[in-house]
Amino acid sequence: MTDAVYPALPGPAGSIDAAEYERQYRASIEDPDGYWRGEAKRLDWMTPFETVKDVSFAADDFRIRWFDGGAMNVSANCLDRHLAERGDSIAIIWEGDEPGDGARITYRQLHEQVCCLANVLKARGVAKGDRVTLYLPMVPEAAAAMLACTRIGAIHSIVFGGFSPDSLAGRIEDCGSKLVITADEGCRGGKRVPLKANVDAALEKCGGVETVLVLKRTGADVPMTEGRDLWLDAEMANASPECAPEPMAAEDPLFILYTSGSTGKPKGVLHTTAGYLLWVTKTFRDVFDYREGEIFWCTADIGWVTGHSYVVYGPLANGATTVMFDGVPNHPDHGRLWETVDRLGVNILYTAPTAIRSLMREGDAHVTKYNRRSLRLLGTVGEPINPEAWEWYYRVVGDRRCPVVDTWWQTETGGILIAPLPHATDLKPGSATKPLPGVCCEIVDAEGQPLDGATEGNLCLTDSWPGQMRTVWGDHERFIQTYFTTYPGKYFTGDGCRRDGDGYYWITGRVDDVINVSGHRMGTAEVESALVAHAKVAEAAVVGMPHEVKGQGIYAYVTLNAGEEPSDDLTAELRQWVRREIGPIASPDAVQFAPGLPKTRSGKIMRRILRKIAEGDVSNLGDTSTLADPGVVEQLVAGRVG
Ligand code: 6R9
Repeated sequence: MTDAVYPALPGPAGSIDAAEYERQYRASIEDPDGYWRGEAKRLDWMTPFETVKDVSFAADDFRIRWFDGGAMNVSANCLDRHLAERGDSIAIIWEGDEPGDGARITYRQLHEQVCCLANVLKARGVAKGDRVTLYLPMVPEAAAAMLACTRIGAIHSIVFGGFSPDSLAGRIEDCGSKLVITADEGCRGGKRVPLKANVDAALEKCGGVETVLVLKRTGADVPMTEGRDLWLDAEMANASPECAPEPMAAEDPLFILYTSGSTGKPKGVLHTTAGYLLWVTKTFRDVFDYREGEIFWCTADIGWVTGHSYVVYGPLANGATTVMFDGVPNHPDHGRLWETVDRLGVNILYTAPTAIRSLMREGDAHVTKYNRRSLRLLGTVGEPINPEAWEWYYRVVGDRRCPVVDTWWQTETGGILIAPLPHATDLKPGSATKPLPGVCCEIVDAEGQPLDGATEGNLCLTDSWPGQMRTVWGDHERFIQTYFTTYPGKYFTGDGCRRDGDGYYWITGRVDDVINVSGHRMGTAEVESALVAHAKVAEAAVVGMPHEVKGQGIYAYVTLNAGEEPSDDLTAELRQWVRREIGPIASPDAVQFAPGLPKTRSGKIMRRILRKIAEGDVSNLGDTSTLADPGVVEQLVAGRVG
């Protein structure tokens, strides 16, 4: 079968066409210094940089530095520089959990909020380089808090509001935050989320936090700890709206964002100032072909990297109007996204395949009830999109008028790396298409040998781009170990990938022990350690399984302690336990009680076999002769859940 192709539609004046894409791509490879020197003009610099790029991925001579000598401030680029021209334009449209519950904030108003909040932080002793943890709903104050940190050079670490007190405590402790900003409660899909109570519980487990600023979101009565907790609005009301932006060196840290890997606890991915901001500024402009005055809606939460880069920094650096959505796509009903698109006049919508699949199941009528005439472009991110979902998005949501940009990237990459440019690239449903200018992709085999032409293997990046992460917070060795040693001298993405005869890239999913549940990354090791922390569990192994809506689901094999009996109640208890330990997104979809796990004689669990059983593909389990007890495999196959 040949893949469907949708030829790129010509764009308005100023959009990048195929020839311009080719020209830029070539320039970025042949003369990276010249290319990025030009691109860097997109930003306002306080001090011009001296060197463009200083990079080596070699283990003994490792460095990633961009724009050395330069200085700038991220909040000044996102706010101050727009004031003269578009101070009264809308920066953020806030859309609450209930349709129509919301607000509009101009650039000028946001600037004032950010300055006040920055002064509140300063008054509580937060200085350049200090870490601040944000645990907030999707409200404009969350964007203001991010920008307030950047204004004074504090490093923010946002923790998704769905994470448990334990997960929050781990992240606060790891980066040594001295201040936390939260809200009394969040609202999601008509339910309340006890954010402040979770912070209180987290702070019982970790030290170092001197101040908790609490935003009034629902008005719930929450206990305040004297001397530590302060109401954010009261503090801001007393603060000065003037705060000069701190000049930050290009390589000064901007934010930390924790993400799951294949081993150990989540890693604090560190992004720095100028390179990150330039990458998200350029990719936002080019991939979405953004035009002044348009309304852009990325449905991601700011607790994930997509929210950082394409709800806040990319749009605001471009002077765009960005929608912050504090709800969910199925509340109050399955037409919520389209009702909101019509009511707000959204031009560009950027969401996840899991949301598309879940809405597709509910039937077209929820979509066609609304006219969606304002939509011009559709985007997806977070996991591979199956061609059926892509076609539905294109045909039903976009009425075959709107290009669909499937964007591949990672927390580590800062912004989009592989994606079509909407008026330059012919589209193929299911393919993220081609690398953006400045992105050097290579597909390698298991030994790291580069593979040419149409091929399939592991996706690496052979050179740096400005938005690349710079280190793992507090553990530079782990950074190098994780990304640059599997294939020495190359950044290994952890993704498998096929390249077709037209040079299009098709991401096939993770090849490591990371599973992608509804576009959220989970390390199997994290779920396993949560399970074994339960008093009745002796051992656990977790793998991904195919899931119609979530993309991947979590399948847990659990061995109980002697004397414990499997039961439906215990399954429910373990699922609840993981919810509490990590958060709802980590709760296993299937729990199989197993008398034993398949291990080699040296004691290694053979995950390959567990994956196959979870997938229901038991006809060909491969070689099981090296197992210490080949008999366990039959028992596992017989006990499969699903
Ligand atoms: C931005 C984000 C990264 C992992 C990545 C890959 C998967 C993201 C994708 C995609 C296929 C796409 N992924 N976008 N796979 N097509 N368009 O999601 O970051 O949470 O760090 O996840 O997500 O497996 O390695 P993050």
